[in-house]
Amino acid sequence: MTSKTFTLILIIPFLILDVTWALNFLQSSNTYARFPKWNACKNASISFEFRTRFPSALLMYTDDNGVNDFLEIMIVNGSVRLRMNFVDGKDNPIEMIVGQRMGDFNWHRVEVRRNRMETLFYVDHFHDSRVAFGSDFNFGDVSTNNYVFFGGLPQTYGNLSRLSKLSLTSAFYETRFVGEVRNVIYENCTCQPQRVRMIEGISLSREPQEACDVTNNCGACLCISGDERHGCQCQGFSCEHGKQVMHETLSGKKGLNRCA
Ligand SMILES: *[C@@H]1O[C@H](CO)[C@@H](O)[C@H](O)[C@H]1NC(C)=O
Ligand SMILES: *[C@@H]1O[C@H](CO)[C@@H](O)[C@H](O)[C@H]1NC(C)=O
Ligand SMILES: *[C@@H]1O[C@H](CO)[C@@H](O)[C@H](O)[C@H]1NC(C)=O
Ligand SMILES: *[C@@H]1O[C@H](CO)[C@@H](O)[C@H](O)[C@H]1NC(C)=O
Ligand SMILES: [Ca+2]
Repeated sequence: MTSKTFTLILIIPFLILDVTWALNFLQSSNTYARFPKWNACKNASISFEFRTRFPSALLMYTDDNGVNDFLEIMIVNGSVRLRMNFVDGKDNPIEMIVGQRMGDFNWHRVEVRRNRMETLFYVDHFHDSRVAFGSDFNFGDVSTNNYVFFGGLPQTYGNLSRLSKLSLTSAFYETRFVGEVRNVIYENCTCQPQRVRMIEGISLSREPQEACDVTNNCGACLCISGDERHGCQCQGFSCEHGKQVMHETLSGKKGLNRCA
């Protein structure tokens, strides 16, 4: 057997399986994934990667259980749209629309970073920011806030008394996400970003697991899942001089290894 045919025999099973090492959202009907609360304090961040073949869907949603504050991230017409309110009243939510052709089934990385009145929004190498005016820059109260949902909201919100517990009720009716999500990372009001795993969900598959959920040998560093392997990100998240240092974008690259 020539070495060429040997290589083909090794490669073909992977092509046929089209394996995805990520959280896989399978249906558009009632899908949702419930993640732990995010402590969205005035300097917190949340980031994740997704890929999909569809140009519209709810990616992520969380709120303060129907009082004022919410964060909704959607794919709208191929771009990623953020809508967020954290000041008193609901009249002036901030909105940003960033990126294009997000339904191309490539991995895209989304990050929201708070800086008191200012909100920074990153989608791959695109970014934007908005300043909110008003009072009370806290995002609800972490002890009473809602969970973080990816892909959609549970059907229980279809009950009208439950629906009124959403700060942005339209989020319940948005198109559910069909595609994959990986590398959900919170800066949960600390300088140490942490990987976050789903609590429960419907119409999704977490097999095969993303690389960092299988092996994480990054120690104190942050593990970032790639397509087949994982990498360790050891720099870029210290609170140097009381200020946050921006992350390097590692999305889509294979076999990362950035350990210092
Ligand atoms: C983030 O912090 C909040 C409040 O301290 C806590 O309830 C939540 O579980 C934390 N999330 C994670 C993923 O640790
Ligand atoms: C979607 O985007 C395309 C071009 O990017 C534009 O022509 C079209 O009007 C947009 N549709 C909606 C509903 O915004
Ligand atoms: C709606 O939710 C309320 C409060 O949780 C509950 O008492 C009621 O039975 C629910 N109604 C339906 C139709 O599920
Ligand atoms: C955000 O602020 C809190 C307290 O105000 C601090 O403990 C935390 O380290 C800060 N986090 C970042 C990423 O700067
Ligand atoms: Ca608030």
